[in-house]
Amino acid sequence: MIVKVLAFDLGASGVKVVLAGFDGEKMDFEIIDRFPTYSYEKNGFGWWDFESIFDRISKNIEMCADKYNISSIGIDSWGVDFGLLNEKGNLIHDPLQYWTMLKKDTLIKNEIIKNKDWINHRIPTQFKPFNTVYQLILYKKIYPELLERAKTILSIPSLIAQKLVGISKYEFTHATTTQIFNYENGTWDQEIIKRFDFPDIFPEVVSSGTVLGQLKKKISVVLPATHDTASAFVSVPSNDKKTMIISLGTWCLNGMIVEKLSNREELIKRNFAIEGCADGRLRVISNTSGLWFMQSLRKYWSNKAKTMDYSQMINLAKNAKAFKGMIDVDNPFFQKSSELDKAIVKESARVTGEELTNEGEIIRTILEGIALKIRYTKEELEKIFDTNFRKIHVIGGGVRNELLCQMISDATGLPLFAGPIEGASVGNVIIQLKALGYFKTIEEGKNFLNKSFNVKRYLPDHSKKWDEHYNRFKEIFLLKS
Ligand code: LFR
Repeated sequence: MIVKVLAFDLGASGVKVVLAGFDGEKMDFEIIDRFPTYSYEKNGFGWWDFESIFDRISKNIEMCADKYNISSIGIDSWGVDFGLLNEKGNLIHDPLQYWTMLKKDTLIKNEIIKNKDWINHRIPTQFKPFNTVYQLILYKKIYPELLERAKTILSIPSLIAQKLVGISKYEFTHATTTQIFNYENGTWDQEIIKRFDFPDIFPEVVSSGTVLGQLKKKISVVLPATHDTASAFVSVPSNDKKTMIISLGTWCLNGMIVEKLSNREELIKRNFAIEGCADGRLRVISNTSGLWFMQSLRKYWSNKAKTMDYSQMINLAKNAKAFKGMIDVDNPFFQKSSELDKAIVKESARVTGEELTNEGEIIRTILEGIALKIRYTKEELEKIFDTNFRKIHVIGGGVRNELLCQMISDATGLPLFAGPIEGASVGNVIIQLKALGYFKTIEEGKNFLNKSFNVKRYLPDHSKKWDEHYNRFKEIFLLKS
C-alpha cells in the first residue's frame, strides 16, 4: 500500500505544494502546485494576504482529498512572522512581512538600542530587527489597537492549521524564531513579556510532529517542523557531528546541530542564530544572505529589458574573472539599496580600488562572497565547539547552483554533498510520516533518503588563491569586530 501525504512549503517568494508517496521502501515527490506568496503594500508596510494564501491551500487539500486519498497534510514556512487572533479565533489583521522590518527598523531605533543586548542575553540568538519580539515592539508603537484586541498569537503555519481545525498551538521550531520563547527551559519568557508589556497572547507550544486535528475523510492536520529551516535540516541524511549543514536558498543558513550550547558569550558576540530542530535539539547557524541577490538582480535586470534566467547568470559568472571583486554579502547597505548592481560595484570598488565592469563579474563577486562567509562561519564554529568539520552537506534550491557548490567546497577545502533540492518539503513529509506512525524515529525516516534522492558530490580544488582572497576578506571585514 502506498501512503500519500501533502506538504505545503511556504517561502518568501512562493509556495510549493508537494504530493508525496511512501511505499515502505522509498518516497516519491511531485510538485503539484506553485503559487506566489500573495502580499500587498499598505501604509508603507508589506503585508501577507492571508485569505488568498489560505484559499489556494484549501483548494489543494480538497482536490487531493478527492483524487489521491491523502492521509495527512503539513505546513512549514519561513520563521518569525505571525498573525493575531481575536477571542472568536478570527484573524484581526493580515500578518506583517518580516522584511518590511529591514526598512522600517528606524521606527523602533531607540527601543532596539536600549534593549538589544538585554534580549540577546535572555535568549541568545541572532539579532535581526525582524525577529518576532521586535515586530511586536513595533506593533505596540504603531498599531497598539491591534495588540489590544488580540487574544492569541500564532505563526503562519499554525494560523493555517488553526483555520482548518480550530485549535491554536505554536510549534517548537517556529517558537524558537520569535526570541520570546526560551528554548532552554521550554517556556515563553515572562521577563521579556513583562518588560515590553506584551499582552497575554502566547499559546501552548507543542513539539514537531503533533497531530492537531482531523479534516473530513480522516485527513490528519500535522504540525511538522513548521519552521522551514528546521524542516530542511531533517532532509540531511547524515547526522554526524562533523558535518556542516547549509540550507541554501534565499538565505544561506549555515551551521551545525548541537546537543547543548557552549560558550554563550561568544555565540552572542558572533551573532549566531540558535534555533530549534525537529527532534528538540538546537541548531547553531549563521544567517547569511544567499540567493536573494540573484533573485533581486534578475528582477532588476529584467525590468531594464535585459531578460536573463538563472543558468545564463551562472554562465556569465563562470566565465568572469575570479577574485576581482570583494563584498561582505551581509552588509545591510545592499538590502536597503534600490539599485543593487550599482551598490555592489560601488562597494567592491571601495574595497579593491577596481570597478567590476559587467554582469558576470558582479554575480561572481556575490557567489565568492557567499563562499567566503561560509568559510568564516566554519572556522568560528570549529573554534567555539572545538571540532573539525569533515564534510559539508547542502540542501535547498541552491543545490542547483553548481558553481556556488564548487566554490564553497574550494573555499573551505571540504568535500561537499548536495541534495535534496526540496529540502524543506522532504523534511515536512518525513515528520508527517512519523506522526502517522510509519517511522518510530526521525532517524528511521532518514534511512530512506538515500534511496529516494540524488545527492551530488563535489571535491575541493583548494587553491592558494582562495586562501589569499579569504585572508584579505577577513582583514577587511571581519577582524575589526
Ligand atoms: C528562511 C528563514 C530563516 C529566517 C528567515 C526569516 O526561510 O526561515 O531561517 O531567518 O527565513 O524568518
